[in-house]
Amino acid sequence: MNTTTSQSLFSRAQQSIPGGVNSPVRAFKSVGGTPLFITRAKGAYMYDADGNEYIDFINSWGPMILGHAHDEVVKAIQEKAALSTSFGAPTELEIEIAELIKTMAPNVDMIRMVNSGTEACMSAVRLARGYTGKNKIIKFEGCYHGHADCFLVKAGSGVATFNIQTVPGVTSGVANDTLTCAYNDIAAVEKLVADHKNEIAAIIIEPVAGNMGCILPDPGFLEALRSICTREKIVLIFDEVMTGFRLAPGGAQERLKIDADLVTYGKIIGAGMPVGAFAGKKEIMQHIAPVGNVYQAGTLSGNPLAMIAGYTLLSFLKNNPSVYDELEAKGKYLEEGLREVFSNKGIAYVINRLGTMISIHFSDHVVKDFNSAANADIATFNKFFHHMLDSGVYLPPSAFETWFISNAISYQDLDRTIQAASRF
Ligand code: HOZ
Repeated sequence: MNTTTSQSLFSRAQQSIPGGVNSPVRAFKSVGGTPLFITRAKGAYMYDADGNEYIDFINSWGPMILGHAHDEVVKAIQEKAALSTSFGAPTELEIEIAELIKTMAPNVDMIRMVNSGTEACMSAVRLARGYTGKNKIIKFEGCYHGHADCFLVKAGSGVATFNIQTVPGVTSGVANDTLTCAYNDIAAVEKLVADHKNEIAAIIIEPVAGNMGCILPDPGFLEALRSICTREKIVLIFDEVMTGFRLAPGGAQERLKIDADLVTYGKIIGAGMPVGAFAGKKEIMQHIAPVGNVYQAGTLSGNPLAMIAGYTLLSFLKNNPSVYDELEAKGKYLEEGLREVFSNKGIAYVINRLGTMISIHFSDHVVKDFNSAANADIATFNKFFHHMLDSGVYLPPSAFETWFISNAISYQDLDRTIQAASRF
């Protein structure tokens, strides 16, 4: 595959952009090789600067659930852009998308739009602290909630990919207020809660983790977290940046039947435009300014282009619930195909999947937390990544990320993906 244009763009990018990229995982640093520079994408396919075509399993890290450049979304953005790209003043569309989300997501009385998943999680934690009057939070090793200081402790995604133990610039004061324990270890959560009685404002979790590969909650784990939070008056925050509107119209809350107190969303709320949101019960949300004193603001929050893109996508999902059955069937088909391939090869592997979040760890042990993910054979994953890329299949360039399936991916695309894996 000829990637000479991407190679020369990468050399040029490194002169002006740290590492040549605006987000670290994209640099291919852990898998090796040169990141591909993308020019366009449509449906299931992404095209690089050399004109190569790839079946896309990143899908902008989740939001492209219907595939790229969905006709209705593109048209809606084009029409809205002609009316100006930003006002910094309220619009009726912001009410409409808030009302729409309330009909889809459980436990959402009120929602505040922000500009990214990072902002959403950062604001939700501030709100939980303001609401409870407590300072500490619990997060899980390998979970990633964006790059706000308080989350860069034993974080997943790029922090795990590049094996960064301590992030310079995060003060010890901030880091000390973030307590961590292993995903799926409810005894460790009980111990932290007991050791820090009445100090914990919130427990934040990816209800299905996607930043250490895909990791599923053990049966009963989220239920146990829910009851600890209720018992100890701790705010349970579900980070649904990846799972929201993907695992079900109501995200992981609906799919796994667990109620969160606050929930955060990301780019899917803007169909891939720069958006995030935090939401929850009125009792908590009304502590946000200007009703309460927990301050949070942003000129671009509720941006009209992002709102119309998200409104169009979410309306489509709400009006076409069969999409979720189709997505589920495709996820299952891919999983079964890959299982057959790797079982026949005798390569030790673990596939974790829920719906359209799926990943492979090359491992002979169960992968259920960060340690078991990190102990998998990362070198084999890196080789597999390049083998698939050379075969025209674009997987996330890290073993510590989940793959996302879009409904634009056809069974023929899935067969091509499975056949490519069989040649590994
Ligand atoms: N942290 C993102 C994946 N979990 C990667 C974002 C990006 O590079 O676009």
